[in-house]
Amino acid sequence: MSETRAGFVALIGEPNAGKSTMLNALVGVKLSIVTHKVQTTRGRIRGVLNTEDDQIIFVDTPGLFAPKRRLDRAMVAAAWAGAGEADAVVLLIEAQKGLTDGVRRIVAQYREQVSPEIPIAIAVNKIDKVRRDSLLALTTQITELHDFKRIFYVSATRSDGLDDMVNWLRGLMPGGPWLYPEDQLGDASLRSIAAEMTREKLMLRLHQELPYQLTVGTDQWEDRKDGSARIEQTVYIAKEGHRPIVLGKGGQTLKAVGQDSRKELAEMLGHPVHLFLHVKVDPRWLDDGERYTEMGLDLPDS
Ligand SMILES: Nc1nc2c(ncn2[C@@H]2O[C@H](COP(=O)(O)OP(=O)(O)OP(=O)(O)O)[C@@H](O)[C@H]2O)c(=O)[nH]1
Ligand SMILES: [Mg+2]
Repeated sequence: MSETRAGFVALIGEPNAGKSTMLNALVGVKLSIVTHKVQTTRGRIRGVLNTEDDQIIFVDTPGLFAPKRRLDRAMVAAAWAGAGEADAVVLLIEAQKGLTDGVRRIVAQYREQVSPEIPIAIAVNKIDKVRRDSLLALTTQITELHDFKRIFYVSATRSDGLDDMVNWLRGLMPGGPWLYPEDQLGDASLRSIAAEMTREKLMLRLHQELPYQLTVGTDQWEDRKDGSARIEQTVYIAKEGHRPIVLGKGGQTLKAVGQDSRKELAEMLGHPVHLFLHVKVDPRWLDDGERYTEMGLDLPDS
């Protein structure tokens, strides 16, 4: 028997850097939702990549930013916890933005919070958006900022440069048996993937602060004899005044959200889905431990 290796790689970075896109590209299925808006991911999402004898469990994390609200603090804490528990870390930055103040703050905090024993690489993502020659100056700045073990130039949307990164990461994984069965791609439940799918569609159709003041829970999931699934979900909003916006004129917005989510879920599951969305005003949801648990987060003290 050949020697197997298995371990965790945390993907960290500013909101919108492309962490969830990268996780999905690495695993080859959509496990983590993606939008053009910041702070899409709220909890840690694990995705498994098996290559020959090695198993890498990639951990997508919420973006790192200066947290203000309680939920923000829980998200940022989850991201740092993801980095601290990993066998290796990849910091994603955006090629066209370079070393922003936010990235510099992350590196400074990283040095304080995470053991120097954990190898860290940097992945310059979205290289499809810039000219190759613009990367030279960025490379010099990166080298001056921190002693990253490696610099990778990637495009998560095009799966460019990911193989090189994976090959390097494989060598860093500790020897030992695989941690997940060969056919398991992640550890999120279907209920939670379905809730996230609906939240993605809400984020895409709602604007300003609203997407950040709502959450989605799956209440019921019934696999029916005819091969379809009946799924009931609740959209929790913080204020009564948000209800008409979430519903839209004549209920059109929520209806469209439901259609988008149902369509993608049915494609993913390979069978028909009947999706029912309810809207519930709960001004306390942002302080409700149960909602945090659904998101895979711990409720911060205050
Ligand atoms: N052009 C281009 N866009 C990308 C690339 N990778 C990600 N994006 C886009 O960047 C946006 C943010 O992607 P996400 O994967 O949601 O980013 P994230 O880092 O997970 O963001 P948070 O969850 O908010 O922290 C989306 O619109 C993606 O399509 C890339 O390689 N090239
Ligand atoms: Mg994300």
